[in-house]
Amino acid sequence: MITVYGDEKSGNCYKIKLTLNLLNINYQWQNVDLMKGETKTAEFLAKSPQGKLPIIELADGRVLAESNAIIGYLAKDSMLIPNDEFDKALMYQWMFYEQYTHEPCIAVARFIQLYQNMPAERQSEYEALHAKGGQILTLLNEQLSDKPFVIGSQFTLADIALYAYTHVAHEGGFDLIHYPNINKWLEQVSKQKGYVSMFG
Ligand SMILES: N[C@@H](CCC(=O)N[C@@H](CS)C(=O)NCC(=O)O)C(=O)O
Repeated sequence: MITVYGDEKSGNCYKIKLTLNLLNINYQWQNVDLMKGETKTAEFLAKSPQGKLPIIELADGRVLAESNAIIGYLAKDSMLIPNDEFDKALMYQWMFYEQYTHEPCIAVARFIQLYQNMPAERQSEYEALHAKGGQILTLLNEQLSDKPFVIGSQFTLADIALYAYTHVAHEGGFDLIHYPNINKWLEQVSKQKGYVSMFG
């Protein structure tokens, strides 16, 4: 059986839980509290030298890190990955965008607010992230103006990757009321068969 090492409040970890549930794959969840330094113990570092969550461990002991690589592995041969090569590349385009642009902004603002309770020394960084976050959410809102899912009519890993931190963006101080297409899309994602909430 697959073991997921994750923190329940983390969007990157939630991507794994959501993908496993959508695909009805059996797994066990091992909670790792990153705020208590549990990602930096010798035992955890032996599995994950980067000291980061999430990771999965397969029944044969192999370990995989990086949330989007993990969901790509879990979803192999499923409808969550388009057959058409161009659509598949579009899916990757948005997954890389999520990791390089969206997550470092939306998730970090949320980390400062939710995990760290707004320390004074991160206030100016938080404000800068908010200025950038507005642009990122506007771009996603525009992308969703004429299609139900991120790359078109098919629900793919790009939706899962972007959903993870967008649906909890309010916990980082972003008001999603300004983004009606995003709201419609969030609702569509939550209606997918096998959907599970972050703490579900
Ligand atoms: N690009 C990585 C990001 C991994 C990451 O930053 N994980 C955070 C939790 S969301 C973590 O483990 N932080 C602990 C630390 O940096 O000590 C992914 O998508 O999995």
